[in-house]
Amino acid sequence: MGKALDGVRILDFTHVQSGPTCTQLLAWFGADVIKVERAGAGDITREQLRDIPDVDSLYFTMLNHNKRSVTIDTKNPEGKLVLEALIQKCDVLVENFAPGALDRMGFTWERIQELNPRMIVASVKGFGPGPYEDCKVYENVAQCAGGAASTTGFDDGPPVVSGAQIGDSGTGLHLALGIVTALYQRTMTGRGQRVLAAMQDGVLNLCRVKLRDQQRLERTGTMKEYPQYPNGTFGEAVPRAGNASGGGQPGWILKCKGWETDPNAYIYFITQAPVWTKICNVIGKEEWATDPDYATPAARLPHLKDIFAEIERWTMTKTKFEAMEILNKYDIPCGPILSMKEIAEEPSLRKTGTIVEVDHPTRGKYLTVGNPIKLSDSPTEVTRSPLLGEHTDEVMAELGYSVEQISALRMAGAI
Ligand code: CAO
Repeated sequence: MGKALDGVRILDFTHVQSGPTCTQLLAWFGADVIKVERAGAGDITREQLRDIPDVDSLYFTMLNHNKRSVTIDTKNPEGKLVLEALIQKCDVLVENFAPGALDRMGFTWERIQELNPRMIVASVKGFGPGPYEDCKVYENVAQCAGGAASTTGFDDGPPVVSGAQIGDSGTGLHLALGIVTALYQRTMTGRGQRVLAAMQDGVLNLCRVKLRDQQRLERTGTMKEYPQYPNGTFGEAVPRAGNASGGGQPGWILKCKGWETDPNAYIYFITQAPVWTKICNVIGKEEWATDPDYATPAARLPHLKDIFAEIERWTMTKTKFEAMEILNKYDIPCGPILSMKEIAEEPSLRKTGTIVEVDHPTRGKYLTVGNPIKLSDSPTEVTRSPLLGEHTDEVMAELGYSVEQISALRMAGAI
């Protein structure tokens, strides 16, 4: 069966996490992704956070599945010629170098267009045009500059970054959408274009509810679903909301049986308005269903702390899974706090390909996250990440280089 992006060739100049997430997605959808790395070193993540000496790290392998690896020194004049040949052959160049690095290599947008006017050039940068456009950026910088950190954590603590890599993997997702959109537009215009996903913009896009709240706060001076209401105070900016839901249905994380020893014996509980009577019945507070202080969402807002404390008295008598089972019967929205260990061992995630076991020639078997986007006509098969330069000869031969030319270029340090 063919794949959605069969025939699309990606010149993958990405490294670390944000760019590689994007090109891995495109590879999973069937694009031929040719990752360009420096001979001898390669993507820096190959050697970062290693758990086995001299073996590509999980950091690298889990971001570079289904790709081919070629080594080219793009600052070497002969290496530049190889890169030019690749630009002429590929549809998309994806890069997440520090600002200006591609230009310094000699591959400006104008030069790339001369070589291939159909080429789409897609970039991740930390910031868009403006005061910080020249800055180098990593995940947590983007989380801080995109508004996520100031709105995450508890009111009495410092800003907190999230375990979800919304700056890197989140921006990679945004970039992938930009690329397929540009490919679609190219089918009509015949022209390539530049695609930019700035990490600050990507994080802010994912934090839009907090920009919503900033404006609500400025207009009304308060936000009743925040834990600061009714007894705390609000300042000028959206405060940290702990585990409040961020939506119109109040929620909180509550202890379950075993919380004293298990750091993940918790459940997220949402007091969704349509199931309020069922909640009251389940926790044994039937009178709250008709009590005017509790019967309506507006009446409940000043009592949320007490309400969650009462619900917690009930959840603490059940494991998170027992609570889930009971609550789901009544359509009460809730979710167990799952540890990474529980997720790794969850059979249903293995069955859907969301968690995949992959075999690697030097590492052996390991678990990875499969494609979270499932296309019915383009199923994803996750194949291992390439060794450094594993496909250099193969790709060079496809570009028309002879065995002798390849070995001369290798001797010259160009590949
Ligand atoms: N051949 C020759 N030179 C190469 C090459 C190759 N195959 N691949 C890369 N290089 C060179 C680049 O041209 C650059 O050289 P100059 O500095 O002389 O122009 C150099 O390698 C280093 O590139 P870099 O500045 O991108 O790398 P860094 O490790 O210093 O910075 C990072 C890393 C991530 C901070 C920076 O790339 C960046 O800000 N990227 C944009 C934002 C981003 O994607 N951040 C997410 C990273 S994941 O957390």
